[in-house]
Amino acid sequence: MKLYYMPGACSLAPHIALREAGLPFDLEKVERSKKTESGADYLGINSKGAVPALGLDDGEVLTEGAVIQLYIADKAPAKKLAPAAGTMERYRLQEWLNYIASEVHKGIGQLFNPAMPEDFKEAVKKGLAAKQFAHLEKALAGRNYLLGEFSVADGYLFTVLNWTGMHKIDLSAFPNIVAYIKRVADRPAVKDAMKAEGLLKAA
Ligand SMILES: N[C@@H](CCC(=O)N[C@@H](CS)C(=O)NCC(=O)O)C(=O)O
Repeated sequence: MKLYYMPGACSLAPHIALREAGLPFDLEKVERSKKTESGADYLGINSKGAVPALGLDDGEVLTEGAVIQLYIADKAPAKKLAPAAGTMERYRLQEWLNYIASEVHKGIGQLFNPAMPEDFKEAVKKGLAAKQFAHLEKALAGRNYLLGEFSVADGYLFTVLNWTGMHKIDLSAFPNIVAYIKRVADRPAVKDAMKAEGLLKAA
């Protein structure tokens, strides 16, 4: 498998999942120009232009981070990164993946838009605190991970919450979220993924 990624982007989530799963994979960086580091035209690989994309061994290309993460989890069932298909717990995981993708990822992600005026950015940040962060803070009370045990949803939520630092979003009113970010960041697979993307210095 080959994961197409941009350092620190949402593609970090499937990258973490691949390392948590212990599956063999290659990484290929996508440049802003939409050329990959080996010179391929990324739009020919994923016409949507966004990362992540996962090139499979049979030549298929899977896109959409939440789906890629489920695919990876299902390739390594012994690692229990996702509950078994058909169980209520699996729907709970999908509920979280959908929430992270549509509410948290796209909520914080819009702050990367350089055309967004500063006052609108402030309004977006206030809205995130009032709704999404308040919800996450409650959901994480008394639990280490979203489903209790670590799942691919945690790699995804960590990845997008990690952007709060870049956007100078103050999380001090959300101690459960702050502790959760640190807990996920301390996982060896997460550290390895971040080092491989140049986000953390190798020891
Ligand atoms: N719906 C996609 C969105 C992925 C996405 O937003 N990717 C961003 C990085 S976090 C990206 O590649 N943006 C550049 C672009 O779309 O050209 C998914 O969930 O995987």
